[in-house]
Amino acid sequence: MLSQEQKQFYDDNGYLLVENAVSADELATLRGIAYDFIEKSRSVTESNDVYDLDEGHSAANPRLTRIKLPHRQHPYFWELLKSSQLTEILNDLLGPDTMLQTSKLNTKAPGGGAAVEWHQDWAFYPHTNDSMLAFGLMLEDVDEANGPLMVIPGSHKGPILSHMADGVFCGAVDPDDPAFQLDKAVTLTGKAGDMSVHHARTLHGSAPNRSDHSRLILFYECHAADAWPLMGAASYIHSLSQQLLWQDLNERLVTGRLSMTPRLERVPVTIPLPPAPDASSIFKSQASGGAKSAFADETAS
Ligand SMILES: O=C(O)CCC(=O)C(=O)O
Repeated sequence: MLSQEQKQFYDDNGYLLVENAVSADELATLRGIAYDFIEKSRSVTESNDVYDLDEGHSAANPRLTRIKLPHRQHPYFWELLKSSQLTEILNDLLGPDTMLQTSKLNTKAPGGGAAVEWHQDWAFYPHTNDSMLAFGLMLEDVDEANGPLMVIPGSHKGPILSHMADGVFCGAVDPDDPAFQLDKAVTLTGKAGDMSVHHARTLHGSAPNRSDHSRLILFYECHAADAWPLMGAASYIHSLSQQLLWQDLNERLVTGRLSMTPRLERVPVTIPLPPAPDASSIFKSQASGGAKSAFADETAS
């Protein structure tokens, strides 16, 4: 449960670091499952519904950018969100009725694991209101060298910057955009078991992993049940029939009840279209959409 001070900090800054968000047992279980998935990726030769492969991936040296939708790959990832301290934090920040929008386990490999260029999650999936956030649960220690998440405090109260390049939605801001204030960035390092929280409108990004150890962060992106997607959301939603959509909504309810009355707020919205040639993940959108890199001068060790 968060203190009043922590809630105020999140409201003011658009991010929060929570120490020991999960117990030692929960952490051990999560890590066991995560490394099992990484082990199984040895036989995978191209990105698929489970794995997003990083450059240089091979059977001898598994290198992933991401395990996709972990809550669908293993029930424990869903159970943890439904009934743990994470659930309380979710209710503290979003109220009693909450849904999971999507999840991802970003497994930045040692020695250069892909950067995530600066962006606002909201640019990918605007909703009727911005009661939306992402948890970033650290499954390994996160330090300055292994590509920690960085955020711009207070940016959740500012504009949504352009995420376009060459006429397509590239999923990243231009590092030279005068409204992008990199000098204000805060780096979110922590111990395994700690968790970052960032608001959907908060500008964030992360450098390549220049260390010799993995950076495993399990992200849960959640929203209040009365925030309805205008566009984007988990892309699989758009291929569902009405019945499957209803089932999917119910399956993603974390706490409380679904809401059929969207809360409409005056929020800045730009529809993320046209798409990048490959929009199958943020990594692919940024690479194929021609995003300019804010980390171009960072070299892998
Ligand atoms: O893995 C990271 O450092 C950031 C991930 C992120 O922002 C995203 O996947 O949208």
